[in-house]
Amino acid sequence: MTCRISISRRRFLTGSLAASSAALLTGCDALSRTEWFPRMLSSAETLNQRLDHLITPAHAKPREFTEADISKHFKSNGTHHPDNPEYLVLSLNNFADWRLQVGGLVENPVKLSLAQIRKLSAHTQITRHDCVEGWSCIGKWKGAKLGALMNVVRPLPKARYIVFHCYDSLIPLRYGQYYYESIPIEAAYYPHTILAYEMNDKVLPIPYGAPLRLRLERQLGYKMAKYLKRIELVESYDDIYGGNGGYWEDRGYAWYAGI
Ligand SMILES: Nc1nc2c(c(=O)[nH]1)N[C@H]1C(S)=C(S)[C@@H](COP(=O)(O)O)O[C@H]1N2
Ligand SMILES: [Mo]
Repeated sequence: MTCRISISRRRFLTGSLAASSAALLTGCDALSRTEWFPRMLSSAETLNQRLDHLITPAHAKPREFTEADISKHFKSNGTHHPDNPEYLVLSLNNFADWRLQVGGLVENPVKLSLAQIRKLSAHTQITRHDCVEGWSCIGKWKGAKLGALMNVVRPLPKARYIVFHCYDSLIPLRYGQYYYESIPIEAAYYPHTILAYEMNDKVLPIPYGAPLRLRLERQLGYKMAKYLKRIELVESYDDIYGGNGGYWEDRGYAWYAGI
């Protein structure tokens, strides 16, 4: 099966929201600079979030597919190869020196190598990735359960969100704004929320986020941060970059982004 355009339930429910998001991606970013447009997106989002929770709670299992359904070609989107010199050096050595820093509001901050992450309780799933741009691909993902990592770092009671900081940026790195995302802490404990290091039974390739990327199967593609560098537990994401909880969210996209 190759990737195909499909209308998800979410898009069916909030067609206008998705259409406006798609318009943003195709270059109508003048809209995102107006004051009313991002606000309109977030009010539609609140409604969408409520509808989503009524129909399928976020912790429900994502739909799973078979090996035969796996897309022959999985689209790589956004960054395909970070041009960050620090990342390039790490990649030349097959990420042997890469460490995932996990800190913020935790009892036990850690720096973990890939070998250590591979020892955490793992989960494998064949799922469909839906991008807000309107394409979908099916892939097989294996990774450490984010909940298992949380059990290692032990979040403090004040921690409400998990922020993912990445090596890449979609604007020149000199502006100092890297790709980032955030999720509610509860989402870490769904068994299908994983830090993937394998895709289709192979070591995760660079175009798909090597050495480690988030898979959050009930959410749109942009939530699934690739090229992870650091994970931070916070009480609020108000003070991080634009204060909306993600690179695309700072440009008008919905934070929850459920499908
Ligand atoms: N670090 C980082 N993560 C990212 C992006 C990106 O550009 N940089 N793009 C997002 C978007 S919009 C999508 S659809 C998916 C694409 O994942 P893929 O390249 O594996 O298809 O990654 C998401 N995570
Ligand atoms: Mo996307």
